Amino acid sequence: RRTLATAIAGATTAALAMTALDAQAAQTINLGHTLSDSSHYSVGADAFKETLERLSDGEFEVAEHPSGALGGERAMIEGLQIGTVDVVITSTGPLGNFVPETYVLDLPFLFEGYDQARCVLDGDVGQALLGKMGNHGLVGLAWSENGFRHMTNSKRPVTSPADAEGLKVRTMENKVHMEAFEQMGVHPTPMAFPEVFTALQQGTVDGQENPITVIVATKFWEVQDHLSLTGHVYSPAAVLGSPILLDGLSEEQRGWFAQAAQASAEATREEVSRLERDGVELLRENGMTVATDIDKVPFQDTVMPAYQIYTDQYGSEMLDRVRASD
Ligand code: EAX
Repeated sequence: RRTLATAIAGATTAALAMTALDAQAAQTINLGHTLSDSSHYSVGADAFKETLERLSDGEFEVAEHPSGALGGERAMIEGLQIGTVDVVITSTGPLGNFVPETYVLDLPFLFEGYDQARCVLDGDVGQALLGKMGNHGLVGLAWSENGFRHMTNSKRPVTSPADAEGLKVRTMENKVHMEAFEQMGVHPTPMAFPEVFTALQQGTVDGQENPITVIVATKFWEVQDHLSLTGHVYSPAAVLGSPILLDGLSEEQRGWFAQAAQASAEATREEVSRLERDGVELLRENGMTVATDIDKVPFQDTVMPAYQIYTDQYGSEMLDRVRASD
């Protein structure tokens, strides 16, 4: 026969057990990226969070760490490999150091426009590249987007390769990009993104190159006067997961992550498109001079040797596949 005291004790234990279950129920997923919380990556992070939390019915909870709070892109990718970070939205900048197959995407003037780039990434080539990530301690969840990259600097308007010659320009930690800039006579200075604003401010480098999206999100107008719409390379972004986390999940749970990454990529691409329409005007309003009418042919010609250097080292299979797929 249960006494009142044991009934109360039992109820309390049950309540405590429930609380413990609730506490266990939400597993925090740490998602990192280098850009501000007003950026296109942040729009993607919000979509990832909303989708994963909804599909998992609160089993997972996403904590966004913007602005390089978890380190630069190279450091975050290492974090995925060792399991200290769960999900990262990153450019392909440092990715080739881990997954050399992705270098093909970093070749200058490879894609002519957004439709073509998105189509290749959404097709067989993009899927194959996501699959390759599994061989290098990463899970490729989806191709998202950063945008076509343009040059900015604090010295002079750049409308031809000759204008760019001699400038010290921060590049990503990517040897295909560095090679292309060397061909242009620019001095490439590789650097992690979280250090770039200060380097520009202190004059350690004269310029940098990034899409409109990043120039807007980082308020580079505060430290750069000249923007040239060179569109010299398309910059994809990858939504990557940690195998340490994902390998331990059920197939259903992994499916939620894939869907969340897809939703994230879609939301980000929409925001990129919006900023492609409205961003340049915003940069002008904030004092940047913008060279819009750029003849790309001389730029293309100067960086062409980068293709030979790439195929000498990595062969032409991936490049042929990209070219055949549009
Ligand atoms: O991914 O490092 C860069 O310039 C990237 O474009 C930026 O971190 C966003």
